[in-house]
Amino acid sequence: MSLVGNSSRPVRVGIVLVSQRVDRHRVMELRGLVESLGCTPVFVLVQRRRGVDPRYVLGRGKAEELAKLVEEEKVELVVFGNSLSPSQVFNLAGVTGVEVIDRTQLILRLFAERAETRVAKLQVEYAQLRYMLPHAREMVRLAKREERPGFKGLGRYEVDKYVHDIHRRMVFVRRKIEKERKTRGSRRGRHREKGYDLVAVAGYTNSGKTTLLNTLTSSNKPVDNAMFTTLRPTTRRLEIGKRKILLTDTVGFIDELPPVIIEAFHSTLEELAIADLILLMIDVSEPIHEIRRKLRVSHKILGDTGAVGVPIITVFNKTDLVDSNHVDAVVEGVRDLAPNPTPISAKTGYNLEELRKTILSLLPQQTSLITLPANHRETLAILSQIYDEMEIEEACYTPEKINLLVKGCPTRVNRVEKMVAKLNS
Ligand SMILES: Nc1nc2c(ncn2[C@@H]2O[C@H](COP(=O)(O)OP(=O)(O)OP(=O)(O)O)[C@@H](O)[C@H]2O)c(=O)[nH]1
Ligand SMILES: [Mg+2]
Repeated sequence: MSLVGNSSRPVRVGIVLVSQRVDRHRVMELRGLVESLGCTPVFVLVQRRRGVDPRYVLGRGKAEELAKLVEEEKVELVVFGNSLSPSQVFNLAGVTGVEVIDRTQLILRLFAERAETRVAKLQVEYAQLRYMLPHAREMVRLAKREERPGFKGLGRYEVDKYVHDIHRRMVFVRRKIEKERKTRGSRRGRHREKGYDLVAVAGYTNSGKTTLLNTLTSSNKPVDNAMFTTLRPTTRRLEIGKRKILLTDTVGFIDELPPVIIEAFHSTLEELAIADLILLMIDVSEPIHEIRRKLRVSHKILGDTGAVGVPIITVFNKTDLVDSNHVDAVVEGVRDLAPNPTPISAKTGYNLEELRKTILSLLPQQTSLITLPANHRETLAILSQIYDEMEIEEACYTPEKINLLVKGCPTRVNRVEKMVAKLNS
């Protein structure tokens, strides 16, 4: 069954969570994911219990209650906030009579819906295969036993052939993703050599990353009040002062981003590890405990993707939605988790000048004393390049020499130093 349904009527979804304590944010996040797929959450069933039941995750009585709710509310799909094994999916589908999926599968389907480019589609396919592989044998065994919602179509495969096919396809897809990764890598290398600074916009999904990219670079990338609108990184040029920057928008973060997705989107998330600077976006209009949680999640994912030691600006976005007292309280309350805090509104443009200044102050800088012969025929050209690309801290002109103390992008400063050395040799 397609999650978005084949009629214009949205699919009706029941949400279930089994947890030791009632976890409101988790439920809200599940709702958000379901809504982002264009489905309608109809009910939320939460069971507080220690550990999960091996057969139904829920206790038996609760599973029967779930089945009743599904029938009464005409629900077509049940989403669990817990991870489900294939046999739990199978048992739950049996008792409810509808398809049952877990959070990872829900995120994978949302990604599949959103993937527009060839590479994003391949990455999603890889994540799906990677997710299926450890469960493949059990899924085939169950599919052969009985028809259940969500298990259709698997019965025709023989176990070994099915597993073998998944493997083969994974190798094929991985090779294609690797090829794209190499192309991106060499493109990035060329940009660096040309003296561009690489700045990446990261952060929780729906925090306003694309909106900021659009506002700063006068672009028009799709923005939506839904999760995971952006799956493919987009890069745009941006000039601040004399620095030439490539600003890249990345895929959003979420709590417990499934490892299969981190693995499949490695080449995309790599943009963060190689950046000179990361703008970590956070929605400041949320309650402070949510912001703390999202900052922790974001820092963990940044660490997992290898972006360690890259300077970070914590961009508190959406200030237009709250009063300034709330913004001040948040900035103060999460200071320990938020380097270089900068409140802005990507939508209205509030405080973007301050953000530009902070970006400028945190980009890698090199200072150098350059001495040019005053009367060489190439001096004027180099001088004009220096004035175009660097800040002049001090200048001293004599009839024989020009002494300049310059500051700028290390690649550009090094390039000019080499040109001047050649001139003076
Ligand atoms: N009020 C207000 N809304 C904003 C601001 N910035 C972004 N938004 C809204 O927040 C929603 C998400 O914005 P996006 O730019 O798509 O967020 P994103 O982080 O790129 O989201 P994903 O790509 O889904 O991870 C949209 O509805 C935007 O209009 C802001 O400064 N103020
Ligand atoms: Mg986006």
